[in-house]
Amino acid sequence: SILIIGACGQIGTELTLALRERYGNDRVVASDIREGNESLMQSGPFELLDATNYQAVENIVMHYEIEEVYLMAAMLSATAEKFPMRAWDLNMNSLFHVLNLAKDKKISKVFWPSSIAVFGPGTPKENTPLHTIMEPSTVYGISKQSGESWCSYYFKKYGVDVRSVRYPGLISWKTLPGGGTTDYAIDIYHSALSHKKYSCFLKENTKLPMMYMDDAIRATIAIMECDSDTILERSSYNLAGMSFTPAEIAKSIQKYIPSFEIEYNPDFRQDIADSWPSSINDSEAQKDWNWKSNFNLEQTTEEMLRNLGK
Ligand code: VAH
Repeated sequence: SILIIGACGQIGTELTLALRERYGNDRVVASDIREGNESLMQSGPFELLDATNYQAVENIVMHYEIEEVYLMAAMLSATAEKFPMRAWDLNMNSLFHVLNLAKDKKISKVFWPSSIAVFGPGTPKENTPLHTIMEPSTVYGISKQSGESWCSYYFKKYGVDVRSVRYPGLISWKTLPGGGTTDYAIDIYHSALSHKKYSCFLKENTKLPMMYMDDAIRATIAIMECDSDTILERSSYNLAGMSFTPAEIAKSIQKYIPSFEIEYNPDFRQDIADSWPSSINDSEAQKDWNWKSNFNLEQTTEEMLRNLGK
């Protein structure tokens, strides 16, 4: 069976539903510190779980005979700046628990999400390569860069089959976002539909790497299903979807809601966004496991407004 830790988060919710669809509801155990939405809670087994509690994680792994773990629990960039030590505790100790279960052969495969947040102010901004200067300047980015090094170490030293991708900012409609800097790109659709206006917490020309959730879920399943020896990068793979600015997403919304207005009131999250790249090179993922993204900004806006407007 498969265990998803952090199953009620933005990615976890959609990943749980997709994996249950693909492998069968009862083979996918969802767990989180709090209960999730109805479709998640109704569709298969759920366990309340504190991901920082090793014994609690191990109990669930043994009870359900878990073979694979997707560790989706983490404190994201904006919230992590407010609670650095809690973010480090959650993001790192949950990873150590899962890597050690794999080292002790209690599970056989691990998925662990990294992020473009591993890159910092000194990183080349455009077409950012997988191997380059990182130097993250956020608590979240530091935890993700360190996590990548631990994943690589556990693979080399103990043969742990842990696989990882660096998600860009993810855009989805099935859940509300939680504490990310890229969440403006989700909030804007909700606000456009309910108020026909949006006050953006980033400057209009802040270009960031983004991806529609369907692409992110497809990439996650693809990297987990391919043969272990095709995974040549055991730190994490760059993933590219699309890159756009708040001005460009606003313009794409105005095609559907002509009266939509945006204003810009940058806050502390501007510094976080300014430390990240504008676009990503994902040639290794394309070469090693045939990755290719599908959704562009136009299609994303159409999907978001259609589903949120229902
Ligand atoms: C965040 N959505 O904003 C996450 C992600 C690249 C951004 O890591 O923190």
